[in-house]
Amino acid sequence: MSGSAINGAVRAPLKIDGAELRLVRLPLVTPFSIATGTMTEKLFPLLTLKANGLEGYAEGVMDPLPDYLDETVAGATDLLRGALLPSVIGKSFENPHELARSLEPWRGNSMARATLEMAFWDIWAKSLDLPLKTVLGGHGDAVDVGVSLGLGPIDDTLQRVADHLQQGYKRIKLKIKPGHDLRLVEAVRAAFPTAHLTVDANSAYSLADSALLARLDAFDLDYIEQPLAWNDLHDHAVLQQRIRTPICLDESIRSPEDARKALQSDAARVINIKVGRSGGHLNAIRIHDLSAAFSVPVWCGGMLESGIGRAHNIHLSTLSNFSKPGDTSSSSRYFHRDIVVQKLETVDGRMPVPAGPGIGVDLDREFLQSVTISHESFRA
Ligand code: OSB
Ligand code: MG
Repeated sequence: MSGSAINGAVRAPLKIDGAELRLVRLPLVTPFSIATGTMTEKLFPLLTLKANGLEGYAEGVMDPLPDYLDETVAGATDLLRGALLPSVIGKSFENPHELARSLEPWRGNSMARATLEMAFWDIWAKSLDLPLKTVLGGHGDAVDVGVSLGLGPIDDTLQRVADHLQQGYKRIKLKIKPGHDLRLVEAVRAAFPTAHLTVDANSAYSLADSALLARLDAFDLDYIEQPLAWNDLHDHAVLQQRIRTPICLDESIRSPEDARKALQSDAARVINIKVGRSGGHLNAIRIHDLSAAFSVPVWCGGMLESGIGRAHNIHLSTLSNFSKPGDTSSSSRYFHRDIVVQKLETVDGRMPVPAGPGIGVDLDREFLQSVTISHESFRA
């Protein structure tokens, strides 16, 4: 049987009849440095998926080079072009579960598959005339957010912390790396005794650094994010036995199976969910639900996304176990001008959820054109 009954009306399935894949380049307002390197611009694939006269949007969160995880912009666009888009174009799907089934033959590449899966959620929500948050199972009109501050001199970091607390951000995350850790955290904690502080090492340490990491226990951090290897679970479980600060995993969680193993082995007492690195919203929801079953709080991470990825993150953050502030802060902190019409700006550390069907933001087509470096179209 084709078509589904909703409110008594029979809905046509969504037939994907085309797609557009762009490579977009946005300069960053300020360079962003983490343990693995410095970014001065955001280069990302932007996907438009078309079905039943509707358009759905998503962006890929992979970097040009495999320095955060192992996917790359070139690899992901090649895979979208050669395998993922051909798996769905010309086909009909009732809902995101059906679409996900078409992608099952393909292994790994959770960022590339998320790009496609998320664009379909946007179309599906629009076809139901509902905001994305509602079909994901969330609710509320705004979400709590903090900021992630890149590596920088201590004096400068103290000023940036003060500025962002002043703006109402609910948590400050400091990037750390060997040689730029204890003194920084000590100085920030001394200046801001009651702030919610966290650190993110982006895999810069090993178990040999356990004693140094244990010294961070003195600074009452909400958690330490991804201290050890990007593809490790075991050593994080060992480290958690040696330190009191809760470990939060980011890079290590790319699927619900990763989350299950981390939760069962006590390798993560907090999880940073990034929908764009987890294969899409279905997996993000599964990771969210599994974490709740283990009484482990989650929060929504970011990858310096444009307004498209940012809007997806905000909608996802409305689910109930997103009980810690996310990284989806004001777009103007990253970009002079964004590719969406709506302004995604926080008010007192709260990010409003874009209203309207789907992700609730529209492309600023003229500006998008000016920052597009390549463009290809696909048809059924
Ligand atoms: O580890 O969370 C991370 C940015 C790029 C790559 C990895 C990370 C980050 C951030 C910033 O911490 C998140 C954001 O502000 O979007
Ligand atoms: Mg991180």
